[in-house]
Amino acid sequence: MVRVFHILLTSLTIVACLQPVISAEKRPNIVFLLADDMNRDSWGVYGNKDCKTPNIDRLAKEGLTFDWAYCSVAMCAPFRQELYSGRSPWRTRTLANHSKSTVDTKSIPHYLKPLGYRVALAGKSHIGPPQVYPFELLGKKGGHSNKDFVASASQFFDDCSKAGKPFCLFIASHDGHAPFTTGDPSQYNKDDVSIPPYWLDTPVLREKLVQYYAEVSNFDKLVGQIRAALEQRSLWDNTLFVVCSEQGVQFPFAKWTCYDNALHTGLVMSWPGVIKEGSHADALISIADMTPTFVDAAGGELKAGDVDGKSFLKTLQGEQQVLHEYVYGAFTNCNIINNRDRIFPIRSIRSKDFALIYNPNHKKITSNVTLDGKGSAAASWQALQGSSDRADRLIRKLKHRPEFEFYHLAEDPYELNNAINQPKYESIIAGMKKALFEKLEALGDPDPIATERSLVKVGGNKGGKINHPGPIHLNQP
Ligand SMILES: [Ca+2]
Repeated sequence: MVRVFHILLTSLTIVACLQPVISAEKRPNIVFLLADDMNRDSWGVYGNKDCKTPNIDRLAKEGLTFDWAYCSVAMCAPFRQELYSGRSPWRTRTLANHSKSTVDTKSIPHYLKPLGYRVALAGKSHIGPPQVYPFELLGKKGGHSNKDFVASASQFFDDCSKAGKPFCLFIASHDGHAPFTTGDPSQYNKDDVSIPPYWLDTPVLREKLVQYYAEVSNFDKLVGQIRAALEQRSLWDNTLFVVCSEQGVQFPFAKWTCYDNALHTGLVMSWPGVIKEGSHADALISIADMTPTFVDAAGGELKAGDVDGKSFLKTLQGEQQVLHEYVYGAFTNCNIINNRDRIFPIRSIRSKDFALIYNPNHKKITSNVTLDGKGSAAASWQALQGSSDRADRLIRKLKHRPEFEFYHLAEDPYELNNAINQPKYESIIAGMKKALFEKLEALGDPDPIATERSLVKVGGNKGGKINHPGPIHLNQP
């Protein structure tokens, strides 16, 4: 009997040791609201004067605004798989649109569930295969309205509260993604909105911009509604609440490129008692950093090689962190509307000061629905051909890109003046080219044209053949 009791006690001790150090009560909930194809500069907090985003702006006033967060690829499937796995799209083989991760990929449900979390996804998925992303899926299929999200999230919050379980919920809205159908466009007057300098002012662009702003404001409304649902249940104070714009809008020089409007992500977070009110994060952040940060915040520990990103928990706690000297970007035309098999890869390297963009197949043209689609804003630009040098330059840029583009972001934030041939930048350009090519070599992508050919061959969905398969770490020197 004594021996049985001893075994039982030993077993209990082992079980107790396996429990996470942070008690269930202390573990924060995580609620992540993800927009779709939304330029960060469509939000008031990032300087937009026309588009109404009062809930996001309020969150920024009370929380932390990220000034330098970047994704690796400005497309839905690669973005989301980088976010949920913490791994680079080169490693998960998700460089192409509509691609799915390799089966050995692990993701945030694998890391948070053993810590006692319920980990759920509501809305848009665009990830796979299911065993790689084993989220609880909330709501009915196709239920992507704000009303649907509030209903399914509220039920989930109630269930978790009742069971005393911490939770991590991603709410992935379609708002921002073309065609623009949600929200109320009548709140905006197309003649009054200002047109940023990287686009040409045409009636078609104005009409579409107003419809797009209606979707942005509809997403902002959801931010307020989900916040209210947490507050009503007294869950707000122990919740890390995140709002993210995803990648650039489906207009020229944003989605499906490596320009700043494509890869620069709008990111605002609140965590009462931890995040300082009205603060700004100065660190260069990659979307792959998100999963390790959430696991860190939940008291978990990742093994070496689990993720390519780094935790920025200390940034949330108000410390200065330097995580990356550079962030890297990629684009492949494979699987893109109006261009499923034209080879036009793009690669980029960015610091906070400079951007270098590499177009290896520069003698060919690039094209997709944002650059020449019937009825698109870009198609309407053709009427301005010959009207000014600026118009001619932007129209040419739709399809023709030089081998290298270099922009000094403080002087030229809209990336309008390619400074690749300016002697004063010679050494900076040489350093960034070296860093980019070393990184591409390490990522198994030394020849982006060959990579893209392999993606086209398999339709992109299977991730194609990368030249040097194997674990790849974004943080390798
Ligand atoms: Ca998207």
